[in-house]
This record gives sequence, C-alpha cells and structure tokens, in this order.
Amino acid sequence: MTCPLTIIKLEAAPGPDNCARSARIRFPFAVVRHMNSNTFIRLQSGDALIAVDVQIDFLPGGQLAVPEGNAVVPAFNRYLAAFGARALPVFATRDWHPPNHCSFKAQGGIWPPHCVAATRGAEFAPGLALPAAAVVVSKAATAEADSYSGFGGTDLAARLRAAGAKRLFIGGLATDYCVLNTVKDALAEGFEVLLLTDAMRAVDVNPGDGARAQAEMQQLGARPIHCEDLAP
Ligand code: VGL
Ligand code: ZN
Repeated sequence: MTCPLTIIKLEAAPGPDNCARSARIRFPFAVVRHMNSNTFIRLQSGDALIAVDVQIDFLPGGQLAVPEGNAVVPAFNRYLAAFGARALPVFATRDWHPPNHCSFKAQGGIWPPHCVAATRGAEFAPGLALPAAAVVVSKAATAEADSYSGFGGTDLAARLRAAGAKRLFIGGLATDYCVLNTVKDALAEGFEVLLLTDAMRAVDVNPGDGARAQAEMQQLGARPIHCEDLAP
C-alpha cells in the first residue's frame, strides 16, 4: 500500500509502515515535507487511536454507503501497525442500532436502515486489522436515542482516561457525521485531537459537507495529519 505524497523530508528513514519508504523511493529529490508540520509526530505513551464506525454498511455496497468509504481500511491499517508496534491502545466505535431505530426513515428519521446490531452490515470492515485488544464501543443502541458521537451515551471518555489517553488520533466514517461529532466531543472533553485525513471519508449529502466538517474540526483545535507525518 502506498500513500499519495508529493513532498517529503529527505533524511526521513523508512517508517514502521511502508509510507515513508515508498514515498522516498518515488520522490528521492523532494526536500520539503507536508505543509501541515515541520516535525514528525512521535507516537508516545498517552496516545490512543480511535476508528469511528468503520462498518460494512458505510462501505460501498452497504446500506448507507460512504463514497470511497473502503479507502479508510488500508489507511487505518497503517496507523494500526504503528500503534501496535508501540503497544498503544486502540478503540473502535460502532453504530449499533435496533431494527426500529429512530434515525431510520420508517420511524421518521433521515437514514435508510443501517448498522442493525448483530447483522452483517454492522460488522467492522473486513480487512480492518483491529487488534484483539481493541476496545469496542457500541453507540445508539436503543430505539429512542441516536448519537453521531462515540462519546454520546457511552463510557468512551472513561475508558480512554482509564487507558491513560491524552492525545487521540481519530479517523473513520463518516467525516461529516460521526467523525465530526466524535472529534467535537473529544475536544470538549479536553483531549488533544489529531485528524487522520487519509483515513476518513464523507457522506457529502450536500457537496462540500466533508470539507466544511474538516474545516470546523480544525477551527476547534484538531490538527490534520496523514500517515507520512508519523516519525519512523
Ligand atoms: C453515521 C449517519 C447515520 C456515521 C451514522 O457513522 O457517520 N452517519 N449514522
Ligand atoms: Zn446511524
């Protein structure tokens, strides 16, 4: 798997994933790194990775398909490898709705039925390399309540704190709904947030929703990164 990259740091050594390596081979004379930062991000104790709703129903072919939603799987796997190599904690939220959930059109909601608990569509994307130790957080699991945020009506904040998390690396599906609301709550809870821009995709019900969501998250203090920004 290669990362799209135009500018890299010359002295970059091959990374724990193959991003820096492949980029270095493809662009041996590039001198400047990604414009978001001058320095690599060094994973450290206190970091946690959160995969938001990377579920079959949000992938192409699913009940609420996110355009290019499948692109987040290989992207996440690179972050998962980096976190795994350092034994840092991984969290995965999932939409876990009952069949009569209030967000479904039949109940007056705006969405087609999706992520019905314990059905195939609610399973994590095949190929997402979640470690056995990943903490799975189910949300919007009763008919009456919806939550786009992984923090809404769950013990996510408590579990993150119990794991010593201070800095959250957040990506997933969809940028303009569950990622946006999870990031806003994370910031409100006092966590630092790094946005995995290469591991998230938007529904874009209205064109530009994803871009606006990303701008809003950055405005609120989240820092956009991609995998090449991780220190080797
Ligand atoms: C989501 C719409 C409805 C999401 C969940 O995960 O972004 N979007 N339910
Ligand atoms: Zn939902």
